[in-house]
Amino acid sequence: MIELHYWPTPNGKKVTILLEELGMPYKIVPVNIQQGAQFETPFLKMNPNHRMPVMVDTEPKGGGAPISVFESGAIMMYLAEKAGKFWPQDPRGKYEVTQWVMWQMANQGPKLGEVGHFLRLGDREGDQTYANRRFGDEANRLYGVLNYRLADRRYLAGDEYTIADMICYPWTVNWKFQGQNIEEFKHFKRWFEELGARPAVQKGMAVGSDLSVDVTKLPPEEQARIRKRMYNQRAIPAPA
Ligand SMILES: N[C@@H](CCC(=O)N[C@@H](CS)C(=O)NCC(=O)O)C(=O)O
Repeated sequence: MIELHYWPTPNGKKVTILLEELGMPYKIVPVNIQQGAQFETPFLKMNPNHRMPVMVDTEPKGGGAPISVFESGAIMMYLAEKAGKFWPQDPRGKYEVTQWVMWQMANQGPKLGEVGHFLRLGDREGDQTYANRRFGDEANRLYGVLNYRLADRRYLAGDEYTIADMICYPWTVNWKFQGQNIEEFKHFKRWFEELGARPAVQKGMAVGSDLSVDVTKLPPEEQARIRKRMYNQRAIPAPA
């Protein structure tokens, strides 16, 4: 069985999309990141980077002890490899996909994460005009990268739908909030609409929607507590 330590955010939903596409049975273990579950010792043992998602495969190929993997890109590679789907293994096909998985993890996810951070922050920490312009431009550049790539192929890695597409999609559903105009990116828009119409993508995106809380509806003191937990993180002391 696949156990997915999860909270309904774009990095979690990449994995639920893949699991739904594969039809692979899985169990969700909620990690309430707003309440600090990512800092609890059992979770840190799986991921010292205190971020979800984490996947545990209790029945790995070849048997033996469960395998635990953190970082959504690594999780997707693990699952696709296990199922033998959505990640071709010939060198050409494999690296067409792998480079986009790496691109997502190193560029699209972190930069769009910062876009959301500064937009949600507002002016609570002073004027953020420069940060908003810097990350807004980066977001625009990254949508441009997807658009350029998709100008002459159906999917990011070519003719085949792969984990490269699944890993990029959840970060794009908030293009409007991220200050982008989808009409500027017609090839991206075609891909975005095609993926959004896939039943497995819709199911994966909806996983855990009953778990999430609209922070802006909480009392101000609770909002401030959550912000402190999420925004002011420093090194965690290592065990002696
Ligand atoms: N590169 C990591 C990023 C994971 C990540 O940033 N997860 C966020 C939610 S989207 C999280 O767990 N945040 C908890 C926190 O900020 O304390 C991955 O792709 O798995």
